[in-house]
Amino acid sequence: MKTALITGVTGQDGSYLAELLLANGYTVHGIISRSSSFNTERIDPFYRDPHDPEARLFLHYGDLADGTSLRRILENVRPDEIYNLGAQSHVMVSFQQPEYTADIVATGTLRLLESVRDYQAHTGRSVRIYQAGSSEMFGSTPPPQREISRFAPRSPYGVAKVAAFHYGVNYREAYDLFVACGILFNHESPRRGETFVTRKISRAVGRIRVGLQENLYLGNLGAKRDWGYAGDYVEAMWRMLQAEAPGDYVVATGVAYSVGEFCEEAFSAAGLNWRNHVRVDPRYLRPAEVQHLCGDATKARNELGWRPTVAFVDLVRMMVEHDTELAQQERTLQAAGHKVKPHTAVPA
Ligand code: NAP
Ligand code: F7E
Repeated sequence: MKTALITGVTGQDGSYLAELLLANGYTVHGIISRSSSFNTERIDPFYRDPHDPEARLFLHYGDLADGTSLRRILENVRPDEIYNLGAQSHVMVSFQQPEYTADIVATGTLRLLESVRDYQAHTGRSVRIYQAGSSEMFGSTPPPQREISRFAPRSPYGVAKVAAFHYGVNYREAYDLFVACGILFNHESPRRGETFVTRKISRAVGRIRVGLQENLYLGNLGAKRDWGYAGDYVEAMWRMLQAEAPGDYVVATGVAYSVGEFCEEAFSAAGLNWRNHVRVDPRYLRPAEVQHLCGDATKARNELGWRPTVAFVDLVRMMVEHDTELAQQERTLQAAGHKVKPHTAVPA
């Protein structure tokens, strides 16, 4: 049975990937950051107490900013596969915290690669690494974007992901490390963070539908994204590490929609007209925008046998249904006298 280590296990992708690997018989170790509030909500449903003899998911405090913690965890866990998903992953936040974003996304990847390089050298064991690259690396390069398309990032996040990508390729070439770089286009789910645009929209639709909210404030409605389902995309990550040789792969659906079109689909799924509720607020406009991303995943289809299974309309419906239920629960709590958390406090 294989052992995997996941950085970013508490994130959207980390939670789906952990589930997939557990279902495939792996023992899974996840690195979690210390937080003053609980941040394990996404993995709580399938986490088992470590005293349970059936437990196969184990958590370790560590941080991509802290190379010593990475090295210690590596020595203790002795993984066959590492999935480097940890990141400050919000593009707008990366304009506000560019140094931190670079430290975690770019230098954090370097710290991990250096740890693995030394670990392999002194143990003689080989480790396969998945590096979470992003379509944001293509930035202003026009679609369709594929593996050979030019990187032209438009944000500190995109720049840091390009650096991390090149570190991965460099360690593959220089030290023969098995590093596979996924170049994943946007992927969403009911577990998506609530400040990314799709989830911001589906949460608002649910709340407007049950009368908890009136309007939704967004930025650029014209930006186009190639949105897929996160559950499909973690399968592509796993397939990359089962391949004979490491490579770089675009993972995408090949179809793009605008933010406005996402709104139209989401509101109409709830029987609402989006134009009655969506307002533009310039605070959500980015200093530099990526206008149009649409990926060509031919290589992943041909070499990994990967293809997406959830279409745009079904993804939107899945998110709206989930968030309508959540809003109904919030309304019940409010009716019982509990304070429902306002959604205006987050500036992204
Ligand atoms: P996410 O939901 O934002 O999760 C990010 C994870 O990284 C969280 O577990 C977070 O911990 C952790 N993290 C943050 N700072 C860290 C640090 N200093 N050290 C270690 N871990 C840290 O992101 P996601 O959507 O799952 O994406 C997973 C990866 O794929 C990221 O690298 C992202 O940049 C990349 N990516 C995502 C997409 C997409 O559309 N989702 C597309 C392309 C690439 P907390 O939970 O404690 O915050
Ligand atoms: O924005 C526009 C915004 O923040 C999508 C991350 O997972 O995918 C994600 O990055 C678009 C942009 O995702 C709002 O300007 C309009 O054009 O949901 P997003 P992103 O920036 O594409 C890539 C592949 C990653 O790698 C990243 O980690 O929607 N938009 N109004 C808005 N976006 C947000 N967040 N909030 C708005 O109010």
